[in-house]
Amino acid sequence: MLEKILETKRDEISKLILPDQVEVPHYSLFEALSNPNRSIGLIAEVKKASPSKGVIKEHFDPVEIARGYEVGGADAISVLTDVSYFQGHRDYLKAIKTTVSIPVMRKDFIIDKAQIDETVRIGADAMLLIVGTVPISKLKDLYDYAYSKGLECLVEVHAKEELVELISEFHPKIIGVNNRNLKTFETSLTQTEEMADLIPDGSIFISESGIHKKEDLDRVLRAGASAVLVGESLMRAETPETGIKV
Ligand code: IGP
Repeated sequence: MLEKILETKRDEISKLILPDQVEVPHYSLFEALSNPNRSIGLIAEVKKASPSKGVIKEHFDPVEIARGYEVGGADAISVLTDVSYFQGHRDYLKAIKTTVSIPVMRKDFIIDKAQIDETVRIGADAMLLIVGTVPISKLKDLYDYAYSKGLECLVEVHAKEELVELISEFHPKIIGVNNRNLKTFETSLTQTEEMADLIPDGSIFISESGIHKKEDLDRVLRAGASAVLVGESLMRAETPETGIKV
């Protein structure tokens, strides 16, 4: 699946037309997740559909959902912008950025500097980089390029070997462990538990995917995560606010 997505991305990049630059205030994801008064930080995700679950929410108003997340107390928002597999759109992020006053992260498969330029233009505060989508030296180049443009990066790993390889190259300020294997879509919170000890001191440690109930939250918190990234279970809640309260 991941290979197929990356193939689509390469095709999109070859046709990419950069949008106009939007002027919006910026908020730091790192700072938002470093709040000492919170037992655990929350990045709430705006996600209409996914390859593994199909359409998650039929009546989908991205701005309304993001507003609800902010009111509900989320520390930051993640927005899927991939069109082909997640039914997202870069315009959703742009619209959300003009509405909320918390950091907004672009969730996509970013493998080229042109996509970073695009991410800056739509006003994002942060973006995702996934270990395994490009060689680690290129990932570091993309990371440095993003930060040079004022964009923070959440660097995501799934397997322990990926984390080992990553930290032998550099220490990202924000590291996410995706509990879902992007090749098989299998989700297991043991990924978070097994990797906690390897997260460098000073990096924020985010547990991503497959977090549905209070016990899941307790489990990753116990493992040492300082924040969680939650999509599906919030999207399925009656309202975004009530989803967060659970
Ligand atoms: C959210 P969930 O299981 O709560 O809906 O997961 C988020 O972690 C997931 O959407 C995700 C993702 C990704 C999507 C994590 N890494 C990379 C696309 C690309």
